[in-house]
Amino acid sequence: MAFEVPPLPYDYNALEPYIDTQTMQLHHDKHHAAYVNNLNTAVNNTDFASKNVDDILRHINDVPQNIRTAVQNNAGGHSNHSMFWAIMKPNGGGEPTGALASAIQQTFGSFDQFKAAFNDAGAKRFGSGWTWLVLDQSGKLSVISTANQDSPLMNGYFPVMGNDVWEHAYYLKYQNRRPEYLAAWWNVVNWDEIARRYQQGGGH
Ligand code: MN3
Repeated sequence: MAFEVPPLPYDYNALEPYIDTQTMQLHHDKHHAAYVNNLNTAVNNTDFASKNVDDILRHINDVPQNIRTAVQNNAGGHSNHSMFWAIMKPNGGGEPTGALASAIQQTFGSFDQFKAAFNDAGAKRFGSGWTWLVLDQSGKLSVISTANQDSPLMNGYFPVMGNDVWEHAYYLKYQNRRPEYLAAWWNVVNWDEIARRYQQGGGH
């Protein structure tokens, strides 16, 4: 069973005006599809073809050296984008509730301070990459950023939520104004799915 792009759980225009329709079409149907196609090519006729993409990333050093870079980039791209579509929704935004809200407050002081740290890590990521809220193995939250399509899973972190700061994620609408995109993105955040991921990653 080859890796596949999951269907978008809402229409291409559902995240307007914060993320434009054409960006969603290209991002999901072309960029994500390219990571999946390249991943399938890299792992063709290996045991990795039937593994879970997140498990591959957790054990990236088990991947043979001749395909490791291709797998790191494209399994990362597949995992990161699969998370990304699911943690957004139309009429999203607002603030988290419950255990996740308490943990954010305890870790960062307030929800606004968390948002500022997350946006700052995204704005300062040089070139292409992601900004993340992650859990470590002791259940502690932090904000990190990664380059390219590197997944937090490769470093023992569980990605609770992440925003894509590659230019392909925002350039058609926001051009060079990445901080403006980062600020607008909070209006489409799906806190129910992020709370589910927080539990899945061992948050309490
Ligand atoms: Mn992307």
